[in-house]
Amino acid sequence: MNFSFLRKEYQDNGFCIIRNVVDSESAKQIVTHVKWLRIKYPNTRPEAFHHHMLINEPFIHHLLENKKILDIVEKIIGPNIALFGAHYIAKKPIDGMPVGWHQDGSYWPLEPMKVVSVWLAGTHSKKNNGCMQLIPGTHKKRLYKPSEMKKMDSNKYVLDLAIDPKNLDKSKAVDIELNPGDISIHNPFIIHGSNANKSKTWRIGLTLRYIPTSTFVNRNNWKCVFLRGEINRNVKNTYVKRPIFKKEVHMAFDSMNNFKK
Ligand SMILES: O=C(O)CCC(=O)C(=O)O
Repeated sequence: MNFSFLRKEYQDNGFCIIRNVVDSESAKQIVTHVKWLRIKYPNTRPEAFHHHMLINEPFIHHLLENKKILDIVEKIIGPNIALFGAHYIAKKPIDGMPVGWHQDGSYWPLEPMKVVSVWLAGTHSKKNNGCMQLIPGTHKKRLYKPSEMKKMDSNKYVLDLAIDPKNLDKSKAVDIELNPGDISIHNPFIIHGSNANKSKTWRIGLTLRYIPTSTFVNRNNWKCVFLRGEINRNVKNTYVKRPIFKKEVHMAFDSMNNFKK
């Protein structure tokens, strides 16, 4: 794969789309994983399968070890790579929740704010089922502070704070339309959000947040995953161990044998 275009496009626009990064079987298993998590956490909405629910899952580690994704991430943040956030934002048919306009960096305790997000599609993610929308170039603006944002009803929106749409030129927003196995990557300063899913189909995406190992996650007891290059011993992040697959606790998947020791 030739990624020479990637850095320039990312620097200019604050995002890129890369097609067919994950094989179709793994993309299908993302959908199966969300269904499996719905049984495991029946009281959690599928937009809210957060980091702590995913970080010890062998299937998530299988995706994290995907070489193509790591090669793309390396082009943006360099060779020493860790993950600090994973989150399925899975929108049900008919009543999948919207995500208000925001910049990821407004929420994150990262020192410095060196990070790139990968949004990996498990299903089609299109305009009609509430795909992510981004406003190109807004990564060159400053971060909104949480105190400058509007409080949102967390029963109706995925995030509880959002930038007031009155302050944005939404006509410039682009739809990030993806097929299963495609990814988009975005900058922590870019303004983005998504509409509700009122269609008859699921919209399932896995967001993965990658930092260089020199970035400190300033939050107590936060667990990261070390993925490539070298750990920076001066930066006091905590890393989880690679999980061992146990059939009583984990979802079975194609490559689970790689997690048996
Ligand atoms: O999945 C969505 O609709 C929004 C995703 C998002 O806000 C993010 O990945 O930072």
